[in-house]
Amino acid sequence: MSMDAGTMTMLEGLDALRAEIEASLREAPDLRALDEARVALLGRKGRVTDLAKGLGRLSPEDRPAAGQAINRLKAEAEALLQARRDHLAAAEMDARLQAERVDVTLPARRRSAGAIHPVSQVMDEIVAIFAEMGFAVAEGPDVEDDFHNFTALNIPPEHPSRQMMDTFYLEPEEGTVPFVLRTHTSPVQVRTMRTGKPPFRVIAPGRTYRSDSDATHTPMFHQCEGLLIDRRTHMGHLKGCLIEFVRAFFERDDITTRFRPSYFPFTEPSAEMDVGCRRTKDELVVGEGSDWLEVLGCGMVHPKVLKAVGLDPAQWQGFAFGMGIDRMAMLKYGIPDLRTFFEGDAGWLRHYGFSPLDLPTLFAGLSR
Ligand code: 2NL
Repeated sequence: MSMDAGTMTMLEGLDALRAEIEASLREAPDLRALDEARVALLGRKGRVTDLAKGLGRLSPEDRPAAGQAINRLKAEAEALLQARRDHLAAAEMDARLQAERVDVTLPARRRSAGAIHPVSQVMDEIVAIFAEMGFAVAEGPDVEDDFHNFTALNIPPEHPSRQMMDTFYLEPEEGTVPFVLRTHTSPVQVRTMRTGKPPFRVIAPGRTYRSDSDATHTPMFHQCEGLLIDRRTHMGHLKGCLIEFVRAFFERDDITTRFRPSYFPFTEPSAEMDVGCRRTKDELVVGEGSDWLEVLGCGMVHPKVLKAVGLDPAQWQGFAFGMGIDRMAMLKYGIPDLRTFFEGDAGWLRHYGFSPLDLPTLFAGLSR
């Protein structure tokens, strides 16, 4: 096939333009630049269109082949354009997904600045356990009179715990018996029994005070006492209740326990409850092992105490118990030094404290 010179020139221009199109489309850095390139090549005044306008100057026999060559170029340019458009759109979407990425596992709220003190946490845990067993929470004043703190509890005037050494006495009014800072939370239960009607099932958590300060005693400390009074209550109820309590509190059903005979003026018989433990080189494992750890004192409420609060011991009996909350917190959460509890050290609290959003419940696990 022979071509005239005009056709030859046009086809050479076409080859050059193809190379130029390939380069310019391949290198377009973004969708805007790509669109500008499209207009410059394929638009009404674009380079390919210009080329097509030259068809009229060719000989009639060359025109169809040249026209087809231009159409092929157009189709190739459209295909390149679409490929580049797809690539740039995908890259743009990737960049947006990276930039707008959200970590859905982050908490909805920031960690709060404060933390729940281990004493408050343990108090809430103990309350949750006994509440589940049907105990109500009772409260009373920190400043008590002699009757509620001592006399009603069968603690005679000459009893050592009454002495100046142990009790904080308030400045007495002329010729009156001085008030005291309560030395235990028992007076709360004395008030409950005097003002309410049996049966009773209460716990009394709160602050208590004794004039004692060394490595294992602070002048203010926390106690939780419990009291159950009914018509046929016996030592078996006491044991069942307290074994269930330590299982829930130390969060292990296989915890070993033992009851040892003891003495308190306000219970008869009296006992101390131990849980099994093992002391390793730098750790205390609670719940198993050949050693024992005392966790609480307990007993059957003394008939004299029942009489003092106006209950007939022939009709009503019950058990009572008491435990130190600070000590329970040390045992459960491995806090080695009691005195650090009351230093108000923010770093200590961040370390040993609990989230205010995680309330202790038996079904969610007391502590997480
Ligand atoms: C302990 C021992 C105990 C009680 C507290 C109590 C209360 C009333 C009547 C009888 Cl109203 N008893 N409380 C009984 C036995 C032991 O506490 O070691 N506390 C830290």
